Amino acid sequence: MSATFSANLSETSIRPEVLAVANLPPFLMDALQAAFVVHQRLNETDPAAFAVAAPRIRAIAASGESKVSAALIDSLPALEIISVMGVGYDGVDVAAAKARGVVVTHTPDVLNDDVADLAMALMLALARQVARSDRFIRAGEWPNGPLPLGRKVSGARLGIVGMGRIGQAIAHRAAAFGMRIAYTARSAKPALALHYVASPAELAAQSDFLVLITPGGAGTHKLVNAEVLKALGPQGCVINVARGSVIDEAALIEALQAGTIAGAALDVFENEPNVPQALRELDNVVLTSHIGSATGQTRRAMADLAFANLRSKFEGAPLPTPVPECR
Ligand code: 8YV
Repeated sequence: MSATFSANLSETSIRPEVLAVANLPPFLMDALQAAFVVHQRLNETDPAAFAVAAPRIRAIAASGESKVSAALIDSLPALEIISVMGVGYDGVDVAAAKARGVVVTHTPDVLNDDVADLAMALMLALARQVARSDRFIRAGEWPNGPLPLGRKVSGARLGIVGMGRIGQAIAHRAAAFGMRIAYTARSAKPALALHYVASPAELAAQSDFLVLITPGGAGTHKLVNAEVLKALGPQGCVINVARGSVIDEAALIEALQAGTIAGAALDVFENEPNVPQALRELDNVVLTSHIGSATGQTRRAMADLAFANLRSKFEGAPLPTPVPECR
């Protein structure tokens, strides 16, 4: 039996049992461990021990990147809630959860600023060659001549794919840079005084910078494909702070290598934490390690909300932030 299981068994009758399916930050784990009996799936080495605990598990604590499959949900007969510490929950089989009467919660809003800040940071880093210039100096290349010139961001045309809460936060920031902003989304949002375009390809054709901030999942799988990249054109740049699945990574690599587009700044990838060697080798690419919400302040706020959802469930109180499908 694993240490986690043996340490917690004595308390199982009093506190609800929670299965953590991600490497959650210590401030969330501490809160969970104080209130619940926590089983850590990533550390669990003994399947037999898990089989013993499984019938008692009433909650799953997950991150935005976690996969919570129908098979996992089916293996937990007492499951009542899946609490995701993240706004995105595309890894959770929500239909399977709902079919079982299991509610899914997430952590919207508290990360809007951070993700929007990072989108701007990536756009500026790419266009103004911040990372490239840093590499240039460290490699001792400056004395040999200047870097090629970068691209101006202020006043440029920005296309935003996805106009939810974070998309709006990006638009707000971009407006301060005097950018001309257009967007595409499932439907137009007339309340926003922004130009709506029906398709990603059409939007790309009229953008210098195309920022992706749409939910992941089946509905947006490879939404940005070779056709969209072609429409973006040899002067265009793509910035992805959504999910790796939203862009066709192979088509992106091809477009970058062929000069079909000018550059890419990526915080998310198809197969994290593995980033294709081809992307790592390109100079017209800025890479970050899925850090959109990764500040101490925001991750704590997300942890608080993820915890509040679990606590509310077991106190019989209204859930602060169920996902839209479970409202
Ligand atoms: C985090 C995210 O990587 O909110 C999301 O959907 O992808 C990120 O903020 C993650 O969920 C942190 O647990």
